[in-house]
Amino acid sequence: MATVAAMSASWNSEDYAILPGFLDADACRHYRAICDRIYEQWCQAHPPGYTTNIAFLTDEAYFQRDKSGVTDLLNLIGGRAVIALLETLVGAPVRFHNTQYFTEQRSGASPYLGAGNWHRDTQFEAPDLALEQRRLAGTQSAHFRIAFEDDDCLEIVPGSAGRWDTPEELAIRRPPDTDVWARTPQTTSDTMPGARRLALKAGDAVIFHAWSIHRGHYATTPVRRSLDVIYAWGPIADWAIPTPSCFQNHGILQKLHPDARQYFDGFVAAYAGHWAAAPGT
Ligand SMILES: O=C(O)CCC(=O)C(=O)O
Repeated sequence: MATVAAMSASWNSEDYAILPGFLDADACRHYRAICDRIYEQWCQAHPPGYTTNIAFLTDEAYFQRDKSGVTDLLNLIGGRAVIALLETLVGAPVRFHNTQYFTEQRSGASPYLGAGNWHRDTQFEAPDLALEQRRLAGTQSAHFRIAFEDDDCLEIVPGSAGRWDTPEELAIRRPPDTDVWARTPQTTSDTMPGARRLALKAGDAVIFHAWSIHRGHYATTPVRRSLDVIYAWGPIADWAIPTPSCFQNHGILQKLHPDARQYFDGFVAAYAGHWAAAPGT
């Protein structure tokens, strides 16, 4: 296990830190089975090649028959082990934001095969560069990712989260007519100066800053199964209010471990006003 000092040094200088062996093989199997059950339900409703990952794993629709999966998942992502580690690294209380599950592509005909679009998560729905720069300066977010299988799909520009792009980076990341959601299948595979591809072994975790310049690589093999949880800290980003998903269901919250329960009670309190002001978010 990497020391906290080593992880902090990596996070502070490179905007990511790898935690080797974060989960053992049994835990990987357990959480993978939960995420796979969600993914199977999602696949029944969506054609192969529809996207590069699924989100909103905490949606109640996935747990109609068996709620133990969501309880275990929330105990992991809101439990003290993960939250204390993240808060030590980022130096502030972290708020839950959303979940994603990255899988291999289901079809060789998927339009997403190959290298994805370079992006920062600040660019989502921000066609205006000045707006994106304000987000970069005023808000903070990170992905905490656990690989249930070996995963070397993430590529990142270390140290790019706390600064704006160089002209060369900007020309690659935001060419004319950029899809700010970075969802359009990639048409180029430009090499980004200084980029590094991260290799996770099954059971490893990585935290990386969501504002860093990064992209994924997509293929039908090998099998990819990585849970990605997004957290935020500092001021609330009004352009990215998380959905309530299952968090207004007291039956689910009551079943959590006390530390996860307290954590998600805090999450609900942080966003209740936003949800009330915009019902249906
Ligand atoms: O690992 C990947 O496939 C890319 C992840 C990514 O771009 C993101 O979560 O914003």
